[in-house]
Amino acid sequence: MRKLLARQHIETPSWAYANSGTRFKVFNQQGIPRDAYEKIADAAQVHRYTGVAPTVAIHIPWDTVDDYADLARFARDEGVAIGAVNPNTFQEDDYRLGSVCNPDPKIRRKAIDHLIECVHIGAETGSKQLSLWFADGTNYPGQDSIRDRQDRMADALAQTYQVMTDVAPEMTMLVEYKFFEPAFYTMDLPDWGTSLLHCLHLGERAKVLVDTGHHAPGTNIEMIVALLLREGRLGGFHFNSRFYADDDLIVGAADPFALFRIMLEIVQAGAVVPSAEGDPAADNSVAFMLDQGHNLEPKIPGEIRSVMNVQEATAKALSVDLDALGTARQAGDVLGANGIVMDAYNTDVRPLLEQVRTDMGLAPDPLAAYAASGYQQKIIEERVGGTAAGWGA
Ligand code: PSV
Ligand code: MN
Ligand code: MN
Repeated sequence: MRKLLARQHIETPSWAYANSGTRFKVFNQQGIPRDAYEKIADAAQVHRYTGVAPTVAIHIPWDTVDDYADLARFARDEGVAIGAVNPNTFQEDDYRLGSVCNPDPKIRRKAIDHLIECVHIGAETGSKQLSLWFADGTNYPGQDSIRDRQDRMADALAQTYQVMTDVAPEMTMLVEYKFFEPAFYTMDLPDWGTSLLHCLHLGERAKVLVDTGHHAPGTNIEMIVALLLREGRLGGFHFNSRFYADDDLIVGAADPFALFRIMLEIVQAGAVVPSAEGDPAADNSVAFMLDQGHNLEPKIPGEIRSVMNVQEATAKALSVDLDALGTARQAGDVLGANGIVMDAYNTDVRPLLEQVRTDMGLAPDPLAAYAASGYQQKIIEERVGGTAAGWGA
């Protein structure tokens, strides 16, 4: 179990290190990165103290640079690598009626060209994932044809998938869904079923991305996870937690039990670490990524805490006695089976994780080690005028 925990890979998002807030106010903190390089430097701190966050997702154009190969080199020098490339087709006036599903073919072309540009960025940076989320949808019945919009979505994804296959065969396409917001009547990718249908038409390198904040309240997310794993189509997660909607709070903060139940499905599918071949298209290769905003709390400690929360949920899930569970299930022992799962959930795995870190040559308490490092004081002194994450500004 300790070996698996040491090899887990949790990706942090560049945007978590930037200023963020809500549509009411973006709060400015001190020491915030001023460009993509400084965001990567901050992400490298999270990896330095946890040992399990070796990649950082980028969002384009929030992380636009002149030379992406240079950005990848910088990341390598900092001890991390570029993770998922996230195109952004939701922040321009042109996209008022949608991006890839827009009724205007010129706007669709612009959006698809941006997706293709991001495939090239992926190839240049050595990224393994193109992570797609679309704000496309409609607000009123009759506003546009639901079916035509699906055709446009299918066409855009197919064009992008083709380029990905030609230019970056190492990459996997992750297709994220969200049940509402910013559109309120229909979202063009509202749920895992719609994402999966598109993926099935595209090919085996297209998989579904589950953002834990993107479901109706009360949704049984582990059920979705189990079904997608069964189909070999769970591409990854955007982990965060929510009390109401897409709150983007620290994963495991609102509902650690739900996170544990999700990780139990991952453990049972043997997907805690990437497949032996490291092929992201392999059936059980799942990318664990964070998608969060730290509006009030400091960013780097917020990400460290998030990584630790995922580790704790994973360690608890790995503590489930699967043999005993199988026996109880076979015997129809409902309470026994549930008891085995709850015993694991109620285990304090923090000493175990301290041991894992010590084995890895790390300090047992990553938050204390970061606080003692002086990095926070250094960036507060050096950086003036940090950027906003990109949304809500
Ligand atoms: C949209 O709510 C989303 O979850 C998508 O993944 C975006 O890329 C991300 O948030 C931006 O924070
Ligand atoms: Mn997301
Ligand atoms: Mn979201």
